[in-house]
Amino acid sequence: MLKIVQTKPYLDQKMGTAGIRKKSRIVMQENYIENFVQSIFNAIGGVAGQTFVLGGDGRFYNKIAIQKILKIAAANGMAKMIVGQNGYISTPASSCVLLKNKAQGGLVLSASHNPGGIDGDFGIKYATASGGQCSTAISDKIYENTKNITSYKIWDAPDVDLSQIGVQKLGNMEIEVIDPVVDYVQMMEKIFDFAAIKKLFADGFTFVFDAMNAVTGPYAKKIFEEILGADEGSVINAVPLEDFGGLHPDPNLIYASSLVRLMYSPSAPDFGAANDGDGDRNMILGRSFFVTPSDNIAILTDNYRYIPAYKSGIYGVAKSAATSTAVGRVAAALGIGYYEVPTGWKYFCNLMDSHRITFCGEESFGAGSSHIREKDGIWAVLFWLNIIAATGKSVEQITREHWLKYGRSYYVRHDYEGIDIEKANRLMADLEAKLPELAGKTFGSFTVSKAEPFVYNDPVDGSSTKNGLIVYFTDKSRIVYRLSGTGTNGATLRVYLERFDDKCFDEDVMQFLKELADVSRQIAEITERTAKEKPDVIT
Ligand code: G16
Repeated sequence: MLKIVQTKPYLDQKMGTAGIRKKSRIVMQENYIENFVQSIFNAIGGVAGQTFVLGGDGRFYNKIAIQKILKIAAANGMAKMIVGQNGYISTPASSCVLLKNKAQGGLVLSASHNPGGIDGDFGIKYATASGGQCSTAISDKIYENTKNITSYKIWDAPDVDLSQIGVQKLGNMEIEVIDPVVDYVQMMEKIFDFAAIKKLFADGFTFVFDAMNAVTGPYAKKIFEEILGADEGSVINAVPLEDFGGLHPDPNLIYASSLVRLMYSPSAPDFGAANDGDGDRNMILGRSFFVTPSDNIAILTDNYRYIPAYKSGIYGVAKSAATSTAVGRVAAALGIGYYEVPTGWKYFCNLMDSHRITFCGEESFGAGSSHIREKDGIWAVLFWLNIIAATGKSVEQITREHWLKYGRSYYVRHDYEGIDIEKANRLMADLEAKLPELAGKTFGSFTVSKAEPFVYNDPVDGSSTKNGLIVYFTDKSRIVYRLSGTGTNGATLRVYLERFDDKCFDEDVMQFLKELADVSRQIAEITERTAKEKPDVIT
């Protein structure tokens, strides 16, 4: 039965870099989810007769939020909701299913790499028919709606059983429960040389994939162990848990620490990888060797010819402005288009739709291609395995040969977390105001060549976005400053440090970037303004 429920707006439902991200307890407030989802539907002119895809990374509150969304969708006249079995779907699989079924939209319930649980985080990402997250113009409209909402529609019915694959009805809406792993696997089989990777494993290649107790466990088990023949048990932390078993499902050197310890131990396998909560981020490791995400996208791009789906040629490549310039050197050598966009995968989508790019990547452990409109963790792992199978080289060899050919961008990101939001905004505003005076000034051994805000003019829709401040130095070093759009606790200032070297590739990264790190604090007066003498997290 259709019910109309009166409600009061929440004023904090503005989307950040990727959808809405909040503490779980905030999302659990009365009508919080209902308001947000109804506002999406209102802002896009209703969903009557449409098909959507729905699922999440299995974190705490996933199950409850899914039931609410199904009932709101049915009450708003949606024709069909395609739902991942038990409410699970990875972000890349959601984009895949959405595109395959030509659905009009998709909702992924995830706070990505943020921890889960009642004291953790929850989030919702909204994708449009393009398969990618909605543009800022649409999210602004949704935000306006959330501030004025007075009622929502909901179908008053018992909860739906999502444990069995098949079709059922909720009011007039059809619910199709699917196994999203099936579609995703089919897509990967079309892109990569599975036979060559199978042979690699059959010949004794050793491998570990850490699913971090999050959504990619079942995908990874199916692909790497069952289909490709990696040893049973190669996929670790493979069962999705509501609180990720207490893990912080962020695949980096800090939070994937047990994998990192293994990869730097004498018993390390040939290859190690991890994915994040919703399966769109990846980390790649060789034996005692870490590939930075910025090098990752550069190396994948340079080796596109080994991959069946790309071997006849690729369009261009793009990266976020904060990501190192390594892939730019590859694009120049290959003679393909090269774009820098603001942080946020959604900014790549127009470039992919218009065939300007095939690949894109970000420093935040994201890489992907135009096969979908999200970054894709398992895709990146398969890409590496395919290169290794084709060349017979190790992760370290491939990376070192890359540096020899193109030089090396030493790169690190400093995060200053939990800063008072007003203080952080003031720091950025004051820094921006003084950028014009920085050119020509010297800080230690670094001289500023140019300093300016990063402004992106989208060549497809003409929109203009300002995101972050960049200080360039005469020796090709760069410092990028920006505030994170995915945190849930005050503001996080991200400082991205890059220093280029084309002679020696064996410097200690922290040591090589130490002076630049000091300069970054000096220029932005970080310690004076935040009382932080060093970053809280270094990745
Ligand atoms: C999201 C976006 C990425 C972005 C990342 C970090 O990833 O899709 O494009 O790089 O957030 O954003 P920020 O620096 O603003 O915190 P995910 O994996 O969290 O959905």
